[in-house]
This record gives sequence, C-alpha cells and structure tokens, in this order.
Amino acid sequence: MCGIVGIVGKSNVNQALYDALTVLQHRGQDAAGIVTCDNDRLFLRKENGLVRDVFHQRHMQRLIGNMGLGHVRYPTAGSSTSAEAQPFYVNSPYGITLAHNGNLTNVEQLSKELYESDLRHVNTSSDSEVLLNVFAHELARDRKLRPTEEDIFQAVRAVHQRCRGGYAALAMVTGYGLVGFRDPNGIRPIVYGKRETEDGVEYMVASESVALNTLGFELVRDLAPGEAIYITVEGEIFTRQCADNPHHAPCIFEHVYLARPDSIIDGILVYKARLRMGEKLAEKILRERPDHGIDVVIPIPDTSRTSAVELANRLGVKFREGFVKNRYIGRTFIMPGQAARKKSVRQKLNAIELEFRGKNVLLVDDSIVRGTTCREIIQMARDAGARKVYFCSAAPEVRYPNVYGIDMPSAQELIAHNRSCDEVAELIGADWLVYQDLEDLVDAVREGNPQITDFDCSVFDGRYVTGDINESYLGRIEQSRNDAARVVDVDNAVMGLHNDAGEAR
Ligand code: PIN
Repeated sequence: MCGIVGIVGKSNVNQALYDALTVLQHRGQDAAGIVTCDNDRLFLRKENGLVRDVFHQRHMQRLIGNMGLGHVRYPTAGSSTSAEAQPFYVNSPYGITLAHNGNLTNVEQLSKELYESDLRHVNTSSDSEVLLNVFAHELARDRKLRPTEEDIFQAVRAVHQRCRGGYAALAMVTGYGLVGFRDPNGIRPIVYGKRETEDGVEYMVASESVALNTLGFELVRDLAPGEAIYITVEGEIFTRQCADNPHHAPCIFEHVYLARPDSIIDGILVYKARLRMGEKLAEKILRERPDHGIDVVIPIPDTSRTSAVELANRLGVKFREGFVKNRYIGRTFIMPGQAARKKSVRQKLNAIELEFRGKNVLLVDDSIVRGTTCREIIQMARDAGARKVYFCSAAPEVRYPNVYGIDMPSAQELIAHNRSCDEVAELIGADWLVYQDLEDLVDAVREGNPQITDFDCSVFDGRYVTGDINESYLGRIEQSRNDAARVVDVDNAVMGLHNDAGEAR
C-alpha cells in the first residue's frame, strides 16, 4: 500500500506536496519521493525513509515549479531498495513521471511485451515502472509533438486494456499537465479537490481526502472506477471514463485499517464505518455470549479505538485505555556480525496494570493477520493481572493473500488460514475470540454509501474481483512472499543511491 499526491498550483508546490505526504505517511513509511516541474525541467528527490528524513532544506530548494507529484511507499516483496522509490521517470515521450498505489497482476506478461514488442527498458522489478512504460508507450503511439486531452485519455484507455490488478496512479507529463487514473474496479482509492487562491484555482489529486482537508483544498469527488482526470499546467481540468466495463468494487480493507479515520473514501467516512463495525461486533457478542461477564473493553491502539468505543457503548461496559503506545520508536541499529533484532511489542506498547488486575477484559483489535502481535498482547494483559482475556477482531478472519497492493504475508503465515476461530483463540492464548462476520463488515461499510454493491473482500473470502487470479498466480506470490525470500535492506542505513540528480546525501 502506498500514498500518492499531485498538485497543479499557481506558485511553487514543493511545500504543499511535502505536507500532503506527511499526512499520507500512514500509507507507507518505507520510502518517499517528490518530483516537480518548472516549465520543461523536472526536479526529483526520492530516497528510502520517512518523509521528514528524506527531504532536507537543500532538496526542497531545488524542487521548484508549480506542478508536481509525490509518493510514500510501503514495502512489498522485493521493493526495498531505494532505486525502487517513486516517482519513476521516462524521458520519452515528453518526459513522464509516475507514482502509483496498487499492484499489477499481469506484470510478467507486460514486462515481456515491453521488452519484445514495445522496445522499452525497465530497470527495476517494480510494477510501477512497468505501468509508467505502458502509459508512455501508448501516449507515444501517434508521435505527436503536443498531446491533447484526447491523446491522454486514449493512452489511459489503452492502459486499462493492457493492465490488470488494482491501481490508482498519477502521471505528470512534463510541461503539459497532471494525469490521474483509477483501475476499472476502483479497488484503490483516489480523490481530487480544489482551492481558490488570489492567483486562481489550484488542484490536488490524492489517495485520501485528509490530504485535501489539511491543506485547505475542498474535496470535489472520488475518481470513478476506470475514470481519468487531466489537469493542464494552466489549470484547465478534464475528466473522462476510460474503461469499457467499469465495475465498482473498492477495497474493504481500507476501512478496516489502511485509511485514516478522518478520510472519506467513495463517499464513506471511514470513522463512521469503524463505529458501525464496533456496533455490529457488540451485537454478535450479545447474541453468542449473552452472559459474557466482561468488566472492561480495552482497545489495542490506535486503529481499533473507534470500533472499541462503540462496542463498549453497545455492550454497556466501561471503555478504558489499558495500553499506551510509544509514538517515538527509534531505528534498529545493526552491529557488525549481528543480525537485526526485531523490536518486541513491549517496546511499542505498555500496559497500565490498574485496568487489568483482577478483571475480565475484552481486547479489541482491527484485525488479526499473523497473530503474533496479539499473542504477545494477550500475554501482557495476563502479566498485568487480568483474570480472563477475551479478544475480538473488528474484521473477519484474514485467510487469503492480497494481490491488489496490500503488503500481506503469504497464506501459510496467516494465522486463520485453514483454521477455525477456536483454533486461532487457542494459538493466541485468548479465553475466547470473536471475529466480525463478513456480512456485518460489508454492511458496516456499505451503510455509508448504499450505491456501492460490491467490495473487494478477497483477503477474507478468497474471491478476487478482477476475476483473473488463478492458482498458479497465487502459488507464485506465495513463493515470493515467503519471509525467507524477502530482500531486507535493514533500515537502509548506509546504502542510499544518489538518485537526487547526482547530489550525495
Ligand atoms: C494497527 C494496525 N493493525 C493492528 C494491523 C497484528 C494485526 N495487526 C494488523 C493489528 S495500527 S497480528 O494501524 O498500527 O494502529 O496480531 O496479526 O500479529
């Protein structure tokens, strides 16, 4: 999962892009990048690290221009070198840069086509570079000196015909404008908005509406599935449906924990969806365990807090903060000859004993993925003196891998894969465990916008909305996601490539 933002402004956009990236930082902490365009010149800075560590005064000073785009990256299998930080650049045609959130599922075939028929070189294993080259190739077809909005939309149309998977992307055509597009199933989110300034209207396109709000842009709307937006450098704006058969099936996991609660995605306020998840969980607990005997409901910070508040409210039980999270976790340093040691949950969360001693506690988390964290947290609750530790998950059992850009472990590593609720309860050490029903999760989210009739729930039900995911594909990603196969560039301590126009860090 990644975050993207693009701005067409009336003065330098570097600071606004930087600020927007800090607001989207939750979508990816692995690498960050900004490219700006000043007339026909591009300025790029990208590197592994958090936004606040990647951009220094000297980089910002170089990032001039009234149009630009930015990216924060979440690590996915094999993407951890800084050469794969985004945005990516190709010089022909026009000079195009691209930032992308999502995953292409036919990347092998596309890479082959690019090499064999399109005669294009792709220098990394990133599917975003593939997406950029497909777009560039399609835009170059008519060999025009100046692209019109029709040419841009025709290229996006061709991208939709060639590319499979989930993608929300922003491309900047040097000297011409900013293009945003969303896959024909609208799996990954993307919105746009505008703000008035003394010099005229400025536009922003971003992964989440919080980026608009915090910078004073007014949300206009989400891009529809398959739709593209083109904003010229002069501030003219065009939108067009570019897919043959768009079908809206947005990713439900955005609502579970990927997105910020104050974002509105496809008309649904994430915060309210999470409140409703808590409400539905409470109803299930009351149905299945009417004599639950819970003394206190405790969220596992931060995401689950919203659901937990409403859950406690519905149960008529006290809501208490039992864990405090350290917001300032530092880096892990590697000593010569030693492997990097993973930070323990206890270094991140600390229990307030008062809320546990002698009580029956219900811990609430947004989801259970590997089950490793919640097992440790349950043990912490017991060590703090809890009598009984019950656990509930605001999401259903995560049983299948994600292929649309969420960094999820392989199926074998998912604790609920091929296991029942009771088996998971035993493995994580809970006295009992309640998962949200999928139907309830869908209802909780859908209530915010009943016009959406389908969601991508593949991690819960194994149904992939693009309809083209087969066993052999799943087998291949299982292989590449096996922890052992991961390329770990530990904290990227010393190995940054000098990709900021030759300047060393
Ligand atoms: C919480 C995100 N959320 C916490 C991610 C861990 C499952 N884990 C999924 C719970 S936040 S595990 O966004 O950082 O607040 O129990 O499956 O190991």
